[in-house]
Amino acid sequence: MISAISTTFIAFAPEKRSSSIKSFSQGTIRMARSGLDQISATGAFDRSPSTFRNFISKDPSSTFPAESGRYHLYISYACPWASRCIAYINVKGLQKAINVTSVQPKWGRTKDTDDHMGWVFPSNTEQEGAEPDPLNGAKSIRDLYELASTNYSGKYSVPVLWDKKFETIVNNESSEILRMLNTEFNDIAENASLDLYPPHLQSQIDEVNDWVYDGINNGVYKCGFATKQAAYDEAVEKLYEALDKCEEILSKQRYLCGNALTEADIRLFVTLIRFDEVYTVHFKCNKKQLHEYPNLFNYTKDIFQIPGMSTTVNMEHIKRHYYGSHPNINRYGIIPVGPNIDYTTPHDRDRFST
Ligand SMILES: N[C@@H](CCC(=O)N[C@@H](CS)C(=O)NCC(=O)O)C(=O)O
Repeated sequence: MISAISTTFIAFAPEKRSSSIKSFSQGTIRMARSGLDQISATGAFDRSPSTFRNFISKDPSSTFPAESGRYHLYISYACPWASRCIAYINVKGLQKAINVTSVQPKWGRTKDTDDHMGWVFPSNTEQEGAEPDPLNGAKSIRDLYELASTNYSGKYSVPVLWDKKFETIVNNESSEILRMLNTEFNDIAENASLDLYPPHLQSQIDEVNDWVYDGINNGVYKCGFATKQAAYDEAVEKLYEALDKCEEILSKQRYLCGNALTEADIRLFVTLIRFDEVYTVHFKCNKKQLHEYPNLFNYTKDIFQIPGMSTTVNMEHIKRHYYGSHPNINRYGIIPVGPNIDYTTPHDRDRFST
């Protein structure tokens, strides 16, 4: 069965594909076995592209048709890219159709035979938020990639959208998983009418996503993983330019693309919610903290308070992962005490009409 499914591999930056996500050309894969390997000669963090790029479709005759109970989402609550997928499952009302399993927050040895460090499942349910793999009995996310492909040699990243029928990975690129969850499951979604990528806003959302991804979502990683001062300086300048631009936009309207929530907001939110607790310290994004931006801070609270969003944020997992899994930038794995910001307190975003 599995051999009948061809896996689509790609060789270009996934985030540049937002407007034509259904057609991908074949190519070679850049090798990076972990996020920590993705450093260029200039000391800059250079994220390698995701590799499994198939699509679930509402068309029942497609290879991967949208069906309740057929797909499983493997995530880490720590990971912003995976968290945006859980956010979609919750706001679209797909919790009954697609089950979710989270790994342990802190990276561990994925095999006894080498020293690769990555996402591992716990052996029991004692750790809140993480559970053993209920489908494949995998010990690690790496095991899932090896089940899906015999010659895989890229990163073992989350999210992983798994097909139980063909026992393979459908897609491991969150920006594409969001698009599928938005439209393809609408026959079974409890909140099918919510369209986070409506046709009239698509080009605007794509445009915002581009600079938000580059400057902020990926930008914080470029700050944190830079190994040369110039690479850090460039990334941090771009990050704060993009944050200032968001602050300006959000001083005039409730959300990034107007007064209705869109994909662009969910994508920005997952980075903002990690900003003061992690990125300020761990990734050296300390020119200004999020709570110093009145509009961005209130906007983050606003989105956190949307039904279904707060349960996508597990700050314990977030802090334990970042501070504990990157010994190259936090050698002793010490987790800083604060600032423990409460995002449930009132915000002022109701001042804009929706
Ligand atoms: N472009 C991917 C990126 C996913 C990604 O980088 N996930 C990180 C966690 S935040 C990961 O799993 N890294 C594994 C590793 O670096 O070994 C997506 O958006 O789905």
